[in-house]
Amino acid sequence: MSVVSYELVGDIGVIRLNNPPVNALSHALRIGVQDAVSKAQDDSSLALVLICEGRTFIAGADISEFGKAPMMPSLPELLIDIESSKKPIIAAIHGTALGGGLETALACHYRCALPSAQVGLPEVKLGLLPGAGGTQRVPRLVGVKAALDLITSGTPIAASKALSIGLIDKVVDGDLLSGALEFAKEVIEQGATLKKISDLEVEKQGDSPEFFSELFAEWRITLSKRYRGQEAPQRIVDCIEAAVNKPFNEGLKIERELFMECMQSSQSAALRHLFFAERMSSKVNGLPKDTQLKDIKRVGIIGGGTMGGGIAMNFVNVGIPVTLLEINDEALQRGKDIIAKNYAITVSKGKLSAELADERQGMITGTTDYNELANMDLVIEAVFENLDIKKQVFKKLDAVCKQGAILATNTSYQDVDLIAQATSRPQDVIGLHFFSPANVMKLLEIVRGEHTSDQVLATSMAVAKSIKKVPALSRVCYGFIGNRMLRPYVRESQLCLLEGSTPQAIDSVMQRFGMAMGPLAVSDLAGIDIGYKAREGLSDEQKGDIRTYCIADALYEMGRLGQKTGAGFYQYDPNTRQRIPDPKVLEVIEEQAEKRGVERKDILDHTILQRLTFALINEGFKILEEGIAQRPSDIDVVYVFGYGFPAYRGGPMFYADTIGLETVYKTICEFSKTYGEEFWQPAALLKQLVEEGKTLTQWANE
Ligand code: 3H9
Repeated sequence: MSVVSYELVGDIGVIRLNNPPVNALSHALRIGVQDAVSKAQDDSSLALVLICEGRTFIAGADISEFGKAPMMPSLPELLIDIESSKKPIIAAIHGTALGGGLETALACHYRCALPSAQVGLPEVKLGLLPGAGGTQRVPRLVGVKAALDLITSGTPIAASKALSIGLIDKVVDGDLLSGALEFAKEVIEQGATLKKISDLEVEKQGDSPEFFSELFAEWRITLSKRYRGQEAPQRIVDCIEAAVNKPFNEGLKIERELFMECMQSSQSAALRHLFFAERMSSKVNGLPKDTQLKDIKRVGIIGGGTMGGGIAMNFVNVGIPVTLLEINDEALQRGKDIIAKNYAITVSKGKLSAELADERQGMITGTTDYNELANMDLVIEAVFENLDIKKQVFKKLDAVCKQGAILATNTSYQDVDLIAQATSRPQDVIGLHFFSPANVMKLLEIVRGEHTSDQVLATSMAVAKSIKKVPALSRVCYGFIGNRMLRPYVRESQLCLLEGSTPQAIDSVMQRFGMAMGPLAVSDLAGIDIGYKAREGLSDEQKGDIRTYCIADALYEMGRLGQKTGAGFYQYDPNTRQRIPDPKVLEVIEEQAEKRGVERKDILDHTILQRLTFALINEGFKILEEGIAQRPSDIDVVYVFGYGFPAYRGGPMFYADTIGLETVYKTICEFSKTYGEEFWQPAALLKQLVEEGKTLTQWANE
């Protein structure tokens, strides 16, 4: 079936697009629209309506065509044809008109939309800028300030807002086609004028050129902070500046050049990779498509600490009531207070009304009695990170929960299979590993036990989507994907400290690389006691080489537990919580180095970066060769959405391909000689791919 059809409805030609799932502007669609517009020029129609079938208006250019040989007509060419039509074209929008989709609507002469529709230019999130006239038409239509807001945020706006700023002409209730035909008739009655945005001038309201250069300079600074290290937001400002200062066609040329520059950048390649990685990560290889999902209507959560409370918020936020279990009333109240505080923060930021916050908290019932969990469809355990305690909890759950309930553990490290063994129904047990703060962080690691059933797994994936998380599947191993990879990363940060570096030097290298925070600042935030307590239960062999944790232990013993005690790897200003380098920490490091016989020398920033990132990558390869992760892109999802890895580098595994697997492999072999085989053993899969001359992406696509 053709992706574009054309028919005459009375005096009006209707161009219908039907390219599931989201009417992306594929080559076939572009040709189809071009043909239809051309055909309509010579028939009896007086105006045209461009409308989409399916769940949405055009969601943008077809991202899967990017980076491949261009196929004519390009979108900008098609949009020139649309705007040059002799007959007015009315875009009829439902769902989302995004990116090239909105640009198509802007090339039309009028736009109407359903009240539920949204419009936006999300290209910045793909490391791009609107490349089909968006940066030139939007400021001409709605002014510079609104254009900067819309295009640099990438956030879609509702039809009502679009109407109020003049981005669309009409909101139509009821049936969209009828409304659009009605609107077309009005246009015909008024003389069928062709409202071309390219004919407009940007509204300057008498402001001087100096005013605009200052405005753009300010935006560049703001965006350099909001999008640290990213190119596309800056290029967007360049384009909008061109819209102010240059005629339409010249602005269009500048936009095209800068769009192509962004398109060819490694940043955009990484962000596009992540776009698909995020959608892929909810797909489980080998899981039958028709696996029946369980209905999740009530959720029980055990443990009302920061984690349990945050998890509860995710469910009530989407209307699923929660029963929160704690050991006594006092602990329960503490948990409820944490939740109330979190909601108060959201309300104070204006992101939620006080009424809604109250309503959501009203959906959380507290209890100290396990029997109250009998009718839950899903129970998530979020108690202290100790295997025996978790097993006891699961034994109790097994005794009280109804048959078929999903029993989930939020453990970060423990063996999900051992936990499942504490029940008589290991097929219903799964790991749902949330990240702190659980009401904010997007990642949900889903840990599949040896006996977890397909139904429980498929339902967990669906639950993740319903609570707006990005799921990533892991098999059972110590620390699963994320925390397992964190170990060698943290190990290298500690060894770099011992061998000559400082917390501020290491953190600043990693922050310049784009990490949300450096490893030592993270350690202070999480609490130095966490690692210390986790090590307490381990044998010397399990703990590993003392050089990898002696500094952290020394700080712990001094009572420097991180931000919560005002000092850790740094000192913290009690009022501003600002990090301050602390000479006492350097003394501790030097003492430990002497004690361990390590001679301290300067370490190059480049070496710090390689040691930390290659440690992550090498462990990632091991995780792949053991089948712990299904695919490299899932690991990228874990690191970007759970560990602050820069999205514009695509995640550690995509980054490995960017720098070249041979470079990674050879450097790791060098590290093995310099720093010791006990720390550096190149993963077998890495070695294999280098020998075969393949990239990781090629291997994943085989
Ligand atoms: C652009 O337009 C550049 C122009 O300015 C200039 C050009 C010259 N292309 O998200 P979902 C697939 S840049 C190809 O799960 P939802 C997606 O991979 C583009 N494929 O659904 C998935 O595939 P699968 C600017 C696309 O209902 C399926 O559709 N536009 C595209 O949760 C369903 O997607 C954007 O950045 C695409 N453009 O959300 C918008 N979009 O089923 C990107 C989706 O195999 N899209 N797919 O996994 C979105 O934000 C969401 O998909 C949308 C629907 C909100 C539309």
